Amino acid sequence: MRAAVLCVLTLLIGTAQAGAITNGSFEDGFTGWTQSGQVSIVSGYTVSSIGSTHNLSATDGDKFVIMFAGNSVTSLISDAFYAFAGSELTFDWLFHARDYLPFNDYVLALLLDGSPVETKQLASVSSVGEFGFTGWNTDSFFIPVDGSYQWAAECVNLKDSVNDSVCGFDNVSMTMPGTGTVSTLGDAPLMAIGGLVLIGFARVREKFGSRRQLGDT
Ligand SMILES: [Ca+2]
Ligand SMILES: [Ca+2]
Repeated sequence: MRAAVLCVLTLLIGTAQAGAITNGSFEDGFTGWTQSGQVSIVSGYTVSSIGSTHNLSATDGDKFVIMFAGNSVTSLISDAFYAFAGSELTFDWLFHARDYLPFNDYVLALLLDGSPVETKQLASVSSVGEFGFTGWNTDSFFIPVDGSYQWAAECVNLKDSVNDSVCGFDNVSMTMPGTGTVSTLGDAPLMAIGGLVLIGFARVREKFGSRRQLGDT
């Protein structure tokens, strides 16, 4: 009996430590992800900015996600997972400013445990310049303690609901020092955590400011 219990525990631990962020490269569409707003899976994105054109492709595999800064609905994606202290969650991102100041559209990446653990404003119109773009970049979050987390990204229209800037993501992955492993949670925890993600976003917006409708100044 004891051997059987140990065997089951071994299998559970083995399952928990196998794999990576579910579909973190978006090769299987939105499988494993929660999304809302103007979010789509693409195989390429063409940037026409300041007199030049650039054709961007995925940084991993063939597909990536593109988000247009939301109009009536905020554009966001999120995923939930279990991670161990010392793990590093990395992701590739891009930002294409399709607006001008003071309409300072921006892109956020967040690590949450129900509330924001860490929030990064990756880019904005002011940081890349009016109608500027970043190309692909890589950033990361470190996991402070063992636990259940969510990674989320939000593409935000600021002060208007037009000239929606574009945010892109690919290759969201987790590495645990020494093993390179991570576990993912099931659908039920994802649904529960989804509500907590929204609470977290509300708190973040208090910090970065809220959107206004077209015509506001
Ligand atoms: Ca990909
Ligand atoms: Ca805008």
